[in-house]
Amino acid sequence: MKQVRGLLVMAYGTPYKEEDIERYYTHIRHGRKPAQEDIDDLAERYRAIGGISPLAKMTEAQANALCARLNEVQDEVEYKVFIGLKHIEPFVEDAVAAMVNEGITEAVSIVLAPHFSTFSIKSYNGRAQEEADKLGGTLKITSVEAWYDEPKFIEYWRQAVDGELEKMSAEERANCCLIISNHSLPEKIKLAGDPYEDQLIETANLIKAAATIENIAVGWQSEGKTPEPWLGPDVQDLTRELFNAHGYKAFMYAPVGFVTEHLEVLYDNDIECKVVCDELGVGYYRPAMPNTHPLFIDAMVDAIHKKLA
Ligand code: FEC
Repeated sequence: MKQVRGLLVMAYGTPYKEEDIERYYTHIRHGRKPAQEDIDDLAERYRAIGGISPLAKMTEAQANALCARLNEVQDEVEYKVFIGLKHIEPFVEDAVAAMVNEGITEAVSIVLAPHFSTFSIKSYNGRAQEEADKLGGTLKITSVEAWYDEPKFIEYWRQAVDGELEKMSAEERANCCLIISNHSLPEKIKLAGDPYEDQLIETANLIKAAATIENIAVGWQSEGKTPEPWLGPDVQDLTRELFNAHGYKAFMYAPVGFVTEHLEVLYDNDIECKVVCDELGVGYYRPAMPNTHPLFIDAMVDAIHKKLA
């Protein structure tokens, strides 16, 4: 019988129903309940995208697709998938405990976010490791740290961008700008030498080298409601600046730090950025997110194999 290797797939998590919003947001705020006004505002954003986010279903679909593909491309071990979420159950710790309870002694972990930051990837992997240690140290976890430059990930976006260009009129295509973005984080991460910003720029450069589009800019989105400075420019401000400077006729948004259509894409791009484009009288375009596209799943398979090699 083949040895079972745990596949720990970690992701942000989302409220499963409207009543979950308060506890979910409180967890994001490290246990401090946000002001009622902020909770209402978040509930309103979920309503605007149809009530709940597709993130939960898609995380499950991505995790299952990744596990199935890992079992298809090798026959040394049998992968078994466990989902661990950052801000709602099943939490990262629940997934680690489930692996230990099943007697699994070896696991590989990957976060459904391509760029490394102390705020994101490091905190997911740190939580998993801490729980494994707490439960006796019988489970050894090998963690993928970042996969922002995986060739098949870049190829996914090249195809997605080129496909979107085909939907434009000839005038738009000749005067269009691609805005490549990630979730903003507090600027203080830079003081600690965090590679997050550089990794986004590198993803953008790799897409630029591969795609046929010439005008590419890098921006940040979805910044939190806290008083400290966050990484910028914000994608909405950037859209206005680029329009004023170059008179572009269309903007295409590739939020490459995310891998699914979810709140931050469906609201922050498809509603907020579109409002700006409508105001400026220019076209709004946003390619489909990777979801379970085979190129994307294979990019994660490659990242896992490289880490284990
Ligand atoms: O579809 C959904 O329901 C959930 C989508 C969702 C994803 C996501 C990804 C990331 N976040 C990251 C950092 C922060 C920081 C704060 C913060 C706040 C929120 C709030 C919601 C939310 N995030 Fe998120 N994030 C998603 C959703 N995030 C909702 C709370 C309301 C708001 O501020 O908009 C600020 C915390 C604070 O308030 O102090 C920091 C990072 C990622 C990408 C990596 C990853 O997926 O883990 C980084 C998806």
